Amino acid sequence: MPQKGKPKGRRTKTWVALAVVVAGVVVIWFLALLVTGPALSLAGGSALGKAALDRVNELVALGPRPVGSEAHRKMERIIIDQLKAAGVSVDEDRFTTDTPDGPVAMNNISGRIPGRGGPSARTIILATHYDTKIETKFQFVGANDGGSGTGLLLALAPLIAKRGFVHNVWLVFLDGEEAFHEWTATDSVYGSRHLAAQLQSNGGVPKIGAFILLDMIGDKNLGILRDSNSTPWLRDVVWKVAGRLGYSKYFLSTGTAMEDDHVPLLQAGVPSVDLIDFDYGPDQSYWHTAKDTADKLSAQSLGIVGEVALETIAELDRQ
Ligand code: 1BN
Ligand code: ZN
Repeated sequence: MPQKGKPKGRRTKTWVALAVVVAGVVVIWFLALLVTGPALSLAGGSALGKAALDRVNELVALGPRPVGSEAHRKMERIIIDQLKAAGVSVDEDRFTTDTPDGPVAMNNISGRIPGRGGPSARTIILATHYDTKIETKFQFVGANDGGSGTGLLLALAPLIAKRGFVHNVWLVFLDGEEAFHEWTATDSVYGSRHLAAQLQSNGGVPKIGAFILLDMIGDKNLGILRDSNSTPWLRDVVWKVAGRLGYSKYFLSTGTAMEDDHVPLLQAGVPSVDLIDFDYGPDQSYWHTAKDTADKLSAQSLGIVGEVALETIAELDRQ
């Protein structure tokens, strides 16, 4: 039977032309990747972000988690169990500290992931606080403030453990960031003041290459402010990485001087940066209120900050 349509020779030519076009597109795409860097991603690390949001939901389901509460104890267990399940070794640093309400027991939890750099390699700390602010007048579950950084660090743990950076990485869950009453130098950042004092007393400060703080990083409307207290060169590395990933619009060019868990580390001489979105709801109306709930967060925001954190460690590995 004679075939209908184009003769065989012309069909072959069409296929060859198509193959040349596809190969050309692939080559152009590859060259574009070489020029723009390997990780031009606009997806917001979607699997990472979803995993982080799942963990935030799990924490928020415990209810308010202020220092000393039963929910706080349950959360400590969750953090430790999830780090161990990710193959990460865990250090608990329990301490008792003076507060306006008298001595209070706290616990800084560290997941420690050795790098490929050997004994002389320095350590990058990714940190967050996991306590929520004490509130008696309303239900404060701190989905963003306390929950978001904790959820993201837990989601990052298996990725960092598998990836094998040159630097050692510590995932540090700081206790007692929130003031018991009014935020002052002595009533706030208990966990990070303790960590800084420990590093100073055991000679650990020079071994820390960078301290990267994640606080309130889950807002659907993400805008990480450019904190002027942070170490300029480290902040520049983070902002450069964010730009390379296509996330410049989420990493703002303006910001104020933030008081947060990075300040004691800065004072101890550790290069430190605070990644914080301090514009939460209309007129900041979700911050430290009953409105700080998980519906205000997005997996995309968590994924973006997680990707930037991972790529910042990779960038520090290359320096
Ligand atoms: C961040 C989240 N902070 C407290 N909860 C730190 C802070 C303290 C931010 C005072 C602004 C003012
Ligand atoms: Zn707070």
